[in-house]
Amino acid sequence: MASRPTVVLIPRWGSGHFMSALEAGKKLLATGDGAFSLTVLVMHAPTQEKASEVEGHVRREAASGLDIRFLQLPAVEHPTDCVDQVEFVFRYIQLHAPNVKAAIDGLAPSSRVVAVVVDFFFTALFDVAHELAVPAYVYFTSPAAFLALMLRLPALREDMTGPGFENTERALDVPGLPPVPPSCMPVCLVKSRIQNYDTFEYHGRRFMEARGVIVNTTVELEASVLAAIADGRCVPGRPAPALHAIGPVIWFEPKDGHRHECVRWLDAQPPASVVLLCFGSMGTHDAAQVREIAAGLEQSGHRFLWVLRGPPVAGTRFPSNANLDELLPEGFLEATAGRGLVWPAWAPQSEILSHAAVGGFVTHCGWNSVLESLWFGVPMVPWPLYGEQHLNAFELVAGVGVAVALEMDRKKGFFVQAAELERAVRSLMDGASEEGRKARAKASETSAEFRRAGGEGGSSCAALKRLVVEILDLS
Ligand code: UPG
Repeated sequence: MASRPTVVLIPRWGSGHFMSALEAGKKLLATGDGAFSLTVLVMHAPTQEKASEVEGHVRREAASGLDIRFLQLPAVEHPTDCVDQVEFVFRYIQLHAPNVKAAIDGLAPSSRVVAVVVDFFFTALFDVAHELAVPAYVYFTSPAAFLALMLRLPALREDMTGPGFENTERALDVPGLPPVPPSCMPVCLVKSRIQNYDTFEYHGRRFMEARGVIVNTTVELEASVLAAIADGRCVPGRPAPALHAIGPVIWFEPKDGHRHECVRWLDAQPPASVVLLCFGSMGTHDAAQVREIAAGLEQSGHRFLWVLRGPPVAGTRFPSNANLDELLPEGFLEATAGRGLVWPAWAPQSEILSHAAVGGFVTHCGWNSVLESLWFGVPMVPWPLYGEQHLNAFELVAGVGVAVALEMDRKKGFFVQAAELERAVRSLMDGASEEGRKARAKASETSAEFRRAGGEGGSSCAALKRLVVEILDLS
């Protein structure tokens, strides 16, 4: 019997990465139309919370009836003495390499592996793919702008990690973007985090070895950055990696049948009147910043839905459910009753963004949140926190034009004053504001573009078809 082709996907734990990669895998599967199956190698997430999250996803997806096989990789020791999470992930992945090789070896002879697709933090696994002579692809869950920056890190090392970077105002050159002020560079990559810089630079170099980089974006959204990468402007003198812009890849959490309290509250609000504030799976603010947000929202006079989480659960980076009595200033809930809802726990973000009452989104700029917002044509106020989010925020305001800028005090841990939040919310939500009107029109245009890109004849649909042909031709 002829051995059946399969594409091996190795996603990272955490919904933002895991479900994005899986949805991308499903798009490949659908485009391949039975030409190959999908095999997902599932790593043990390093924390119990993330492990349960992944287990839930796998259980649900395994029951979907699609041609997807989930293989659990054996657990490995946790590396110790890591300076931070970036180093931990890097070393943790290296420890998985022998198990990944054994798992892929074990697929033969019933399945012929035609491609291996790895999360962008997992480039160390290219060695396994090379050893097995299987084409390796990267799945990039962040914008192409961050990909451009990662490719560019060797050239920017002196600028970003040299003395004085923290105080300089000299803009940096990320090809395809307007000049980027230092305050908009990812905080994880500045001088004080030299080890992170080394790790991201390592991944950036290894992307050049990939058969292709599959990016969760569209050619319409990030045209100039994608062109800059493709033209070789990020790494002069080296052939640029092949890019496949197949986005937007968005995972919509299945509804569980009951109408969430946030959604029921929105049902009673006028169209496009509510600003949503939500800061992702790990975003929290300290007590002083929470008070400032409350004051800004109260002064803005606008309707709001604020997903407010408590401090991280001990020993984790994940927020607890907020104790509103402790966190919110006295009298705030009474003063904003009827026009504001503060939700203290995980909220159904994409369902909220799809609601007609939502007219704006103050977001931490995690790329999945950004794509969800644009899918529903909702303009944003970026409030970046960690990871690559500061760069995403810059691109949304200065590059794409779907967001109204928020001034953050870089010297004070990116603190935002109440008056500044009030100004940005008014600017986003007031029909009379030129800035807000432009962002809204561009977000609505992007929403239409997104829907076209994924449809028959659209750019992302065409990119997927080309990718599938390439994978099958290579095999
Ligand atoms: N979400 C909810 N309810 C909440 C909070 C979040 O449904 O109360 C969902 C949200 O809809 C989105 C996901 O959780 O689907 C969050 O994803 P994302 O917006 O990408 O944020 P992070 O989880 O912080 O994502 C990580 C990085 C981010 C990066 C992203 C993709 O922190 O910087 O852009 O991965 O690489």
